[in-house]
Amino acid sequence: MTTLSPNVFKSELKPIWCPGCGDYGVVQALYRALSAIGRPPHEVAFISGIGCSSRIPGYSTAYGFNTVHGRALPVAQGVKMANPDLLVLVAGGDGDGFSIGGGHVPHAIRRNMDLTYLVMDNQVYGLTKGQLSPTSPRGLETVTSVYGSFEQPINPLLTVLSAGAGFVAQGTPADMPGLATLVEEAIRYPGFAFINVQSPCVTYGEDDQQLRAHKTRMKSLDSVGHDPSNFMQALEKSTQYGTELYTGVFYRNPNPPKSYDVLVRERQETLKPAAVPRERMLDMFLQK
Ligand SMILES: Cc1ncc(C[n+]2csc(CCOP(=O)(O)OP(=O)(O)O)c2C)c(N)n1
Ligand code: SF4
Repeated sequence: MTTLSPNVFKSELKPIWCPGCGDYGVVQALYRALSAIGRPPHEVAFISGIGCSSRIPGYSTAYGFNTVHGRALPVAQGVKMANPDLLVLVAGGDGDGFSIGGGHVPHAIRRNMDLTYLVMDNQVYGLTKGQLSPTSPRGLETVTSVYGSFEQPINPLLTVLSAGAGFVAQGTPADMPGLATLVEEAIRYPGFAFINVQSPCVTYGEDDQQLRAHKTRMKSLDSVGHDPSNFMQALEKSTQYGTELYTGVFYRNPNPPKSYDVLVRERQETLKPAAVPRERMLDMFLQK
């Protein structure tokens, strides 16, 4: 297998995130994971929505599309169908993925294309200056919840598990090498893979959501004897989102079903013998 330096994936664009933002560690983990996978940048595409975290495509030499707020998954699925040979990575924030884009998540999961989706969960809207997000904890004081939020946060892990995702993990840039390994595993999973990345917002985030706090709070699922092939155990562990900071793989389907892109290819092969030759396509419309 070819080995590529992580720097091959690094573009010349200098990130403009706030100094200390967790997203710096996430992009490093992505370069490292892609280097381990060994596919060159022209075989990789980053698709994102809108937000601080969605800037990621610009920082890579791979193909990239910084799309529309909440629309990363539909565009990524279109890209994958147009060119199933591409390795497609999807990135965005918790707002992008679970507020405005929330309706797309269960459908992308049940369709099960071979995509890797990273949500940089900082529990606020960073780009628009710190409003309440769907993963903000109850009581959080923000510019849109000045007396503290009354809302029950979404649990991203439980949401994707219950929708049927075959690979579900969580990491933090406080353990960048560990996060890189998770991204690599997610890419290797043959179907829809989701990673919740607890990526601190140093400007609007809470103290217990910063890198230093993560270093003391994080607990690997391996260290508590978690079995990632056990769906019920994965559900139980994921209910502790917001209390425990578990890192590692919550669930990896031991018998992954064929992904949508594989099924489409198979169908195309089956239909090929009876297909109208390309040069006779127009005749179908001209015949009475
Ligand atoms: C249709 C639409 N609605 C609202 C916005 C404004 N907007 C841009 S980014 C964003 C939220 C960003 O938060 P998140 O997705 O969590 O990413 P972060 O910036 O925290 O990484 C919002 C509300 C927009 N660009 N487009
Ligand atoms: S506002 Fe928050 S999420 Fe956005 S770049 Fe700054 S630290 Fe990162």
